[in-house]
Amino acid sequence: MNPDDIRDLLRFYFITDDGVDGFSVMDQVRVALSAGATMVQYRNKSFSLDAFDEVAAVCRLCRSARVPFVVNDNVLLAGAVGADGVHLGQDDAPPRLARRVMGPRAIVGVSVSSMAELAHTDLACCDYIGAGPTFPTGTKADAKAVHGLSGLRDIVNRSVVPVAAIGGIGPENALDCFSHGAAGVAVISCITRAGDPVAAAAAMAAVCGVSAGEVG
Ligand code: 3NM
Repeated sequence: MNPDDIRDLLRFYFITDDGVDGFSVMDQVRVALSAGATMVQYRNKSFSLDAFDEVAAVCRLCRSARVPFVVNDNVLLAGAVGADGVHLGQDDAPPRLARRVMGPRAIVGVSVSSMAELAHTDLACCDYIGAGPTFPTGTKADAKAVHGLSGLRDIVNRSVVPVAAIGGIGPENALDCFSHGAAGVAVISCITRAGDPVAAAAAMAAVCGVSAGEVG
């Protein structure tokens, strides 16, 4: 995909939370899309086939809002629901294989935590990088070492594809990520675990400079 288009999509990138009680994934995505999220990722580390209907429903919701939808880790699930793309960790399927399965127009993203990982990532098959954790996060149990804003800038400067910062980001520090070169910010808990998720999503949209979305 064209890097300028990807940059726009990364701006306010919402990732679903599989660890929050009383706030369904569909409701999380509705809140994020209504605020103006520019891309949505389905993330469920204990995914079982029982969740297939949920993934398909989130995919349809994003389609109705004309917002791209990607699936974390699982290339075959992404293909099965007709997602727009997939996001891969360093230990998931290689980007080249994901590209072959999903096709040339799919969005393929990869997590990168350090310059060493960046050097080993097949960027030719990726559309973007998720660089994290930029700040400490309580949402990802196996998060790697925090790289901070200077680490984010190093990755941005070396990457030939646009970068979304991830990890511990919210309205209070998103602008710092942009000023250190990130095209966008990927967020979970600043919305899903906020006292008022609707207000938190609106605050994110404001700092990202995006306007409210229409959810069918
Ligand atoms: N990936 P929150 S950090 C899913 O470093 C994920 O690659 C990370 O959640 C990485 O916005 C992270 O709640 C969790 O900190 C992001």
